[in-house]
Amino acid sequence: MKVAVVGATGLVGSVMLKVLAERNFPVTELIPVASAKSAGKQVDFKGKKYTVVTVEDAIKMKPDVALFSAGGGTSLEQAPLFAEAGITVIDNSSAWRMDPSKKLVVPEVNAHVLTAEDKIIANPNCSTIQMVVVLQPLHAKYKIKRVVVSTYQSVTGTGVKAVEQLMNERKGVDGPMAYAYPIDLNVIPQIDVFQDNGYTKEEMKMIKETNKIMGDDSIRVTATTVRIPVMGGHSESVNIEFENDFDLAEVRSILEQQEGVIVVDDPANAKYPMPKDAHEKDEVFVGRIRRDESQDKTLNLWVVADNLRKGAATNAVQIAEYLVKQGLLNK
Ligand code: 11C
Repeated sequence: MKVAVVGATGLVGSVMLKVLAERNFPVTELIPVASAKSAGKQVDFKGKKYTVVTVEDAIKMKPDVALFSAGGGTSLEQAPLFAEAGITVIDNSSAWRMDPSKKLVVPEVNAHVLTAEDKIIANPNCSTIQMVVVLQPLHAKYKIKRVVVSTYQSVTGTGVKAVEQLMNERKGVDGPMAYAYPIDLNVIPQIDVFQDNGYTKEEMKMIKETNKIMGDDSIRVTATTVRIPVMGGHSESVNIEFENDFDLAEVRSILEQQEGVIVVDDPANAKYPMPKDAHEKDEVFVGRIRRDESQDKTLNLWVVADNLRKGAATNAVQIAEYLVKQGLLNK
């Protein structure tokens, strides 16, 4: 496969290169793509150097698939150029996610919706991805009525500038601010901009994307998304109310069998998922599995994943793997 990575020099783009290499995606030719400003730079892939090219040059090179992580504006403008040339785009931005004509895919949940006609496929928001991987098998068994989620999100979700802000604050040196407030020794209950209903855009993504991926608008979701001074991944406290009652041992066993999920839940030995352990892992980790004793048929969970991996790069590569396996490219 000829694989283009658009935004190859960015934070998610560089993780995409790592994940493609680690998972041995069948890359016959890598085409790293970035803005004209970065064209000519070199990136490493499997021990070889590749020169970054512009979008125009990349399209001429006719890749089989293009993984996009270059921001919503770039994606709106450039993904259609690839699609019109018959190249399947897997886009990590929010640009196409809620477009009714585009599929929003987490392979463990809804890969089956994909067809050869899908030329622009949307990769969901990181905090949504790790939650739906856990919700899906529980919904299939007990039918979810309502989800209440609170997040504890890594600064890597904002980008390089936020990582630098945290590190500068930790060292006590001045530098550019990614957030309106200090992030070290602080917690910021705002991710992205506020909407008219008082929720942030990140919170509304978690609500709308969950319904779309799970293909069920009857699931009610409410979210509070929070930035914390952490690097390795996003954590989520998830409260789930079901239509039908559950057995806790069965819930554990369902989650243990879910593809892409690792249960870490041993309170007696203080074992539970933490971002420092999820860092650079492709799986979603779940623990603190317990009954909500304040309400019938309701469960509490703690879900952690590396937001740059399963929350972004890994999920995109898994979509590409599915397309290859099902023979859905170049049709
Ligand atoms: C964050 N979830 O952690 C955001 C980053 O829609 O792909 C990803 C934004 C997106 O800040």
